[in-house]
Amino acid sequence: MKMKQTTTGFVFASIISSLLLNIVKVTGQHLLTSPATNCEQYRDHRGKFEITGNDDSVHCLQKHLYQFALRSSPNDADNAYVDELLKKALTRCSVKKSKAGLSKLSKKKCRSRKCKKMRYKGRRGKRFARKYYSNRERKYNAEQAGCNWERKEVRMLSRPEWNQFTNRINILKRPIELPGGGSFIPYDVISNIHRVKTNLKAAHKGPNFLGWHRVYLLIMEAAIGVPIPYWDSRLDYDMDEPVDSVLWTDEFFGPGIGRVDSGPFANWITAHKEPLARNIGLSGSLISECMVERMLRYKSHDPVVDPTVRSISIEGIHNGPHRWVDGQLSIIRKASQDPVFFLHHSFIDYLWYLFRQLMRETGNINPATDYPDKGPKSQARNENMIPFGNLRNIHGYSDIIEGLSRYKPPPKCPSCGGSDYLECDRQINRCRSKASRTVATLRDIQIRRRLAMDIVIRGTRFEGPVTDIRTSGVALGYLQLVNNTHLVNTGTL
Ligand SMILES: [Cu+2]
Repeated sequence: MKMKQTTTGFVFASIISSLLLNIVKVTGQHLLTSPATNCEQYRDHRGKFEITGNDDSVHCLQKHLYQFALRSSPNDADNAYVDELLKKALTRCSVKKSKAGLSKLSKKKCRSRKCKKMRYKGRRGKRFARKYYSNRERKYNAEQAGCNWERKEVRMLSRPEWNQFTNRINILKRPIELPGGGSFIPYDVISNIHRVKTNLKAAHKGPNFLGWHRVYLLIMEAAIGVPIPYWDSRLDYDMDEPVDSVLWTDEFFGPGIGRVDSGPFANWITAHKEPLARNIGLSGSLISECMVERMLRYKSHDPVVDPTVRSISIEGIHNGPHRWVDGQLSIIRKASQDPVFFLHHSFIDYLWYLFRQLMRETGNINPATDYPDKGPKSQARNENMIPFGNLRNIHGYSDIIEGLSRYKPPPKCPSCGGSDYLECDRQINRCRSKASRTVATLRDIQIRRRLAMDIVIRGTRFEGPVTDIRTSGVALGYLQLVNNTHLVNTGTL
């Protein structure tokens, strides 16, 4: 009898608790299940923390890795944390193999729906590998079956994909309290890598620029658990007035002129304790189709890698949008404080990927070994890739690191990927960005520009040999404002 009572009591209690849980789900997911108290559920069967479909797991992984870093290197926890992210990045696609070459999972008897789904994915991955890759590459890529990440042009993402990306970036920007006291902001720790003088020297104006930034993107992806979309700025360059692009609205990057006070990165304060700000379209240049074509004509790294006598280097092209966006993005040691940095570099990495494909196909040169011997000493091929653990600079050029990322090609006419934010320019048969629908008055824009200039922000800017006649200097920028009605995000105006 007593037993029966206890059982009834238990059943009753579980009904009540499940009801309560449902109420929590309806009224606000984080009321009882705050990530700080519930991180244990994101350990996988090996006891490691993993990022799952739940955004809270992003917070939990950073907290766990930072605590681990603090224990192993109390005096240099920031770098040790980044090292842990790097390890995750480099192993993110590895799937354990059985002797037959199939994943262990697919050899088990599949009864559950989850198992069947995973098995299907594995097979599809193998078919994919067979179709698109050479024998030499196939072995490596077949192992990537568990990794279906694909970087897409930001305007080709579905809304849930874009929201997930920005949510996760914002989770990194929240301070995480540590049990022993103190706190850290994962985004700032990651962005600070692109602030330290020795790191910057090892990453710019030389052959290591490409590999270093490739690894840096992978580190950010390891932290957020989703691919970084790319910003193909050719789609904006082809607009009559690129500052009108839909990207500079709350649907994408937030305001392009002045303080970023709305949109997904609203009111961010950077690691330099400054408000995030931009002042688009006053100098520099977005990337044009012509620049890309000129660069892709070369069949080895040497002519397109700094220092180079030719005016077109990948790094030179890349400097243009940094200057065009202005604000933190135009200052070398502050650039990564604006999340647009990662989308811009994702595109630069795509261009490099294209370049390497052409090297293999038409130049018959192996891009993994074609490392130019020039530039600063810290960028020599066998030097350590500062500050990335045991990696050497030459590793940045390897096929293995390249194979960790895949790209969905940019949108093409006439459908432009079916994106609501793109249209086909039939005269040149290329897609371009749509303009924002909201209209700001000339005065609004001038106020915002003025505010942006007050905020901005000292530091060495990216060098800008490439300019666009539409944006050659501040004066012309204002002249344009006088002559045109601009369509820009009105934000809080
Ligand atoms: Cu950089």
